[in-house]
Amino acid sequence: MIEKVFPRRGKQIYFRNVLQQVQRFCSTPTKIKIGSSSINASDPPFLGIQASYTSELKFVNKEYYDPLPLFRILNSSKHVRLPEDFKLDEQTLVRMYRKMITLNIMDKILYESQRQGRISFYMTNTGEEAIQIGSAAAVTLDDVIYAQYREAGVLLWRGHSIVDFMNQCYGNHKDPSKGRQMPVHYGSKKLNFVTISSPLTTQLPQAVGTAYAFKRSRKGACVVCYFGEGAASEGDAHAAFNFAATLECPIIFLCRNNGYAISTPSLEQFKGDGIAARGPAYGIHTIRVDGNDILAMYYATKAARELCITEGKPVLIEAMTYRIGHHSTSDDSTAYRSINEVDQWKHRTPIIRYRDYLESVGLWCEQREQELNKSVKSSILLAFTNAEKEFKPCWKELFTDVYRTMPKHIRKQMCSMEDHVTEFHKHYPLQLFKQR
Ligand SMILES: Cc1ncc(C[n+]2csc(CCOP(=O)(O)OP(=O)(O)O)c2C)c(N)n1
Ligand SMILES: [Mg+2]
Repeated sequence: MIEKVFPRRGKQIYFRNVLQQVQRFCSTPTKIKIGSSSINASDPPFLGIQASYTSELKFVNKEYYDPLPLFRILNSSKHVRLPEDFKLDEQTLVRMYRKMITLNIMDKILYESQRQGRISFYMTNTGEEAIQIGSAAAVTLDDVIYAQYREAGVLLWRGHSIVDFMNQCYGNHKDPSKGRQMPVHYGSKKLNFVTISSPLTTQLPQAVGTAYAFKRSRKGACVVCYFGEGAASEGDAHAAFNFAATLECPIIFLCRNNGYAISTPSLEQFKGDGIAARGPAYGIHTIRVDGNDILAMYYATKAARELCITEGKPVLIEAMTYRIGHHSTSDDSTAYRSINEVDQWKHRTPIIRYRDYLESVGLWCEQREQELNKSVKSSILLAFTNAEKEFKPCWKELFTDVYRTMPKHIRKQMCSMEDHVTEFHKHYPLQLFKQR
């Protein structure tokens, strides 16, 4: 299977390129001159390196290799042939589209609600729906997800309800994190989705740790770890790649390369051939995918999972996309990129491309589109209005859950806050908070 789906087009092309470069590089492999001495190729091998000798003194850089190709299925022609393995049934194909639309509408409503001052913060997923839904559909609920913050679609696919999303964004008493996290920092124990951390890249070494535990317990599941190309600049990313490769852990590193880390374009973030080029350098099976093509994302992730589990090794997927929205509601991207640049992508969104495909095979039409839009909008608006009416968590929750038994110094702080709140209760909207 693996050989059929992506390595033929990704890994094999890549290794063929590398082989050609190496053959060019190693034109005279028998002897090398260093000053007046020469070393025979029959010298003992260097540990961990399998290289031939050359007399050519030459430095290499990215210009020496062809850039890694992009794996794509949904091209502009209407005649798309799906790979034979991992057949996708019609129901799943349509469900994938429905989830993309739900995510997109939820983003619009929550973004607007932040603008109206009803929630404190929000981050949209616009333009990146294919990466999230395509990859999520390719793994199982036993696989553990570590995400960054722009992966709400993964959680949506796994069954997180709209009500749960709204309760978290409103930080009300039904939010499992009890209002102690910023909006969009979701988590779900039931759905094997580890709660998002704001500090970038912390999830990568943690995810490798979980994958290592899976390997030791022979669980037959893998870990999927999502991160942005900006997060890949943190030292933690390099440590995680190397640990996963050397310890042979079943983990899919899924990089969403959307061109920006807030206002820093990726051109200023790295000088090599993107994030994918780093994979083979660490000894990790790697593929670069058109992240705006949901079918390419599905098949690449499915094959990556297979590889992870059968070979017990990590895989790196670099999914190329474009962040159509601002970084977050605290950002105004018109300050650092042109409207023309954004417009180019608005006309070729993953949703438009996938809808074209579904219509071409008779699985979708305008009427279904309108019905879906209407029903999704009304269920989100209902959940949103209800979440807004719920009590905030009891303020005492601020002090709980870190320790099993509350230590003395924390109890002291809680008591002094209680005195303060009792004395100045007129200045606080206590009626909005749950009483214990
Ligand atoms: C350790 C750390 N440094 C900086 C930040 C501030 N910060 C938050 S998001 C972000 C950009 C991340 O970009 P990328 O990983 O490409 O993800 P994207 O937002 O594009 O999805 C930065 C610098 C942070 N949260 N944590
Ligand atoms: Mg980015």
